[in-house]
Amino acid sequence: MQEKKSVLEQHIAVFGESGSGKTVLVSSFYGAAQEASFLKQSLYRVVADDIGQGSRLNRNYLGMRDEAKAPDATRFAATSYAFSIKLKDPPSVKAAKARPFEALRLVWHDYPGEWFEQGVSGEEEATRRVDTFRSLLGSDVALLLVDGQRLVDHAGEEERYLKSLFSNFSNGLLSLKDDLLDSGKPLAQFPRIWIMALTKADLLPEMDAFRFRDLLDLKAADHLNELRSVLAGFVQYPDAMSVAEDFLLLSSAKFEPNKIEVSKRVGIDLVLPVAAILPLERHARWARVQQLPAKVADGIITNGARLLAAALLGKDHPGVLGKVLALINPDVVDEAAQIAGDKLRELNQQAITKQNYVTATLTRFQMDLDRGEENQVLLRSLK
Ligand SMILES: Nc1nc2c(ncn2[C@@H]2O[C@H](COP(=O)(O)OP(=O)(O)OP(=O)(O)O)[C@@H](O)[C@H]2O)c(=O)[nH]1
Ligand SMILES: [Mg+2]
Repeated sequence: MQEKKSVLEQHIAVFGESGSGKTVLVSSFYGAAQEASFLKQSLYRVVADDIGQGSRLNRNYLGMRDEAKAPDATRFAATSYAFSIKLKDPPSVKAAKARPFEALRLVWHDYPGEWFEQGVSGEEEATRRVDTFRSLLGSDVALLLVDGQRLVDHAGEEERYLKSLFSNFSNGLLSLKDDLLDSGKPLAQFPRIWIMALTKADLLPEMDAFRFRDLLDLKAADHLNELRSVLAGFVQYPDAMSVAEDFLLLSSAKFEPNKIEVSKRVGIDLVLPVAAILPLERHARWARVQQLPAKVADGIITNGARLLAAALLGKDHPGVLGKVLALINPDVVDEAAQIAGDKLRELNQQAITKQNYVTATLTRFQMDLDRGEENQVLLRSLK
């Protein structure tokens, strides 16, 4: 009997106010991955689980690329998009059999920020809001969008925008707390990595990830601290959390008066690597630096992070997910998270030669993140 291959699922939660660029972002992410040039050189394909949704996203993308038309607003719509990252079949059957998993499933949850801004109208919407929030609790990573256009509009007095943005988030989260926590008991599963992401970065050509961090520190430090303590109130072991310690610049395209240049993207190619690699890197560090008791450390490492760590190292564990996981201890996660530089490139090369596309893809993701940092599009937590 053939054993069932596993599909590894990672979730990412995207929080952004109306108009901050959520729909354009997901359309640009998906559409670009359907271009012939991407398919040719990539070891994986991005496939929408819902075909109709996939064509809508691609249509949004083509509308921008060919007709300079941005997608319609989807105000108040909380949408989840499920994509499968399907690895190409290696030519050799042996290599195909040895794969630890066949696909990485990325579930992308949009949470409309205006639910935080203006409270909700009526009981039904309140329920929908709680349900939506609950659905994204399985995410390891959350992106909190800061709208570049709003920064431009508030040039010189950015604090006015930033403070209202962060306090809306804090207040919105607090208003959900009673509904989300069962008699006040903090959650084990909750996004622990909250990345500050600047959208429409093309409008701020001087900006880099360091300047973005400095801007937030300078103009909204107190409000960010407030947000940190609110988020800490939701989770068990709140020390194992990074809120506003990672910064990412995003631009889904370069928007000009009669032209939208979708090929001029910034940071979009880091979304997958961030979703796949950051959790395992961060979990390993929390366990190591904070000297969490072994059982706790073990408990906060998600299954996804474990499996990814083993796969990144090229440790082949084909078979049933439960059995595989039992073999992967926190040391493996730690080892995977610390691989860098020449060693990483070597591992990547070896994996390509051996047609181990899982390891090749994950080591490539790790290299993408390193390159993102070199280009100052990404700044990872220094802690
Ligand atoms: N310059 C620039 N403009 C962008 C970018 N992304 C989005 N925009 C602009 O922002 C507008 C709103 O983007 P959407 O993606 O529709 O925003 P949203 O967050 O989905 O908004 P709602 O659907 O109302 O929740 C677009 O119509 C574009 O004009 C970007 O990367 N660069
Ligand atoms: Mg939208």
